[in-house]
Amino acid sequence: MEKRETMWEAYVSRGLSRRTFLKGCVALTSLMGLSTDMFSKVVEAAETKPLPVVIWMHGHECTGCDESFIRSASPLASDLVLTNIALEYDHLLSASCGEPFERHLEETVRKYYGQYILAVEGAVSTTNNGTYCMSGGKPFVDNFQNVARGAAAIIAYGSCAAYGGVQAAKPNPTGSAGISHYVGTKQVVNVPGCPPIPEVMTGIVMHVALFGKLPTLDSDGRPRQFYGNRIHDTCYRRPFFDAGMFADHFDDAGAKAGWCLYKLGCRGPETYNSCGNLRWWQGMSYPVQSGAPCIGCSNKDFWDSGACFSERLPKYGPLPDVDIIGAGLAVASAAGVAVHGALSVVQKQKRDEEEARENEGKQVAGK
Ligand code: FSX
Ligand code: SF4
Ligand code: F3S
Repeated sequence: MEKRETMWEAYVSRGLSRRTFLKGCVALTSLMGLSTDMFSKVVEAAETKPLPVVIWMHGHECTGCDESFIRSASPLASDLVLTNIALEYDHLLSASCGEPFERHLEETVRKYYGQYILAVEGAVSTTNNGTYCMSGGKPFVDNFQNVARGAAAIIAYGSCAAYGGVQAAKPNPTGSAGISHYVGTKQVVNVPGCPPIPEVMTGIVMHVALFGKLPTLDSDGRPRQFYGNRIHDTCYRRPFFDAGMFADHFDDAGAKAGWCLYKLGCRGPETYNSCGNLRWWQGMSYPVQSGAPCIGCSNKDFWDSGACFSERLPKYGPLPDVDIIGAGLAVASAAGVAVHGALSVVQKQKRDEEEARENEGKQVAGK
């Protein structure tokens, strides 16, 4: 088998300096959520491990995930693609297309069977033999399963690949579902979000690439370093929630003053993601910061959550506490927060119990 270059060799062959390489390793270390004492391990891996072969497939989706990925700032998506991974197949980012490109996919699968990382955006569709979602002239479900069989690690990018996405909304005419239903017993790393945060996407693929193992996952297959907190836990509007100060309409004085968006449907209290920490577009903003309630785009079945996105979730209602808070009753406000806090604690405990049973840092198959 031909020798593939390492990340360090890729830097050298592109005329980049050792200093640039080390700066890249610093960025990767922090991006992967690792402590600084892991820096030398990252450098060592980058110097010695061959660039990981990545196959990137698109199923039933809107391509927003790839659009998000190419906006990764640290590392830059271009650096990742050109110097950190060997991206062999991606309909959006590859210059080639058509039959030769599809043949290249088959050759890549054959050549690197059992070694490549498979990144997938979009759901698998199975109604009418999968013909609602065709790729390279074949049903995506068939293509995907062929490639998944030889993958060392499988990453589901976006809520569509993880859970089925918008096209799986009731009545789900195309029979769309998350990819994990079609890979047998293989562990899938779920990176939900519609789309996921760019730096989370690059961070996950680099973790698998450099360490040859999956990051620590929660019971839902999500990397804990990025999905360990609720939007609500890191929200800068949280003091308004705690003080019972809520916007009632999108254009009222409370909304203009930046009060909590809970009564306008915010799903932050039940949504796990890093939007409040990392934010989007180089830390510029995220939905709650731009005045839109979190619609829980990282949650399973968020599209069928039973209420319009601008309405409070029924499961948190009727919430007389919140309405009473709106009427200015401080005692009820405290009770309301306590009720909500208790709900959150119970949810958190359940998660912790589940996570205690999870597979910590499961080794990638074949390594
Ligand atoms: Fe889904 Fe991604 Fe939402 Fe779109 O590829 S997670 S519809 S942003 O694009 O799959
Ligand atoms: Fe922020 Fe939403 Fe929580 Fe309010 S409910 S504090 S807007 S996450
Ligand atoms: Fe999605 Fe909510 Fe973040 S809508 S982008 S999980 S703030």
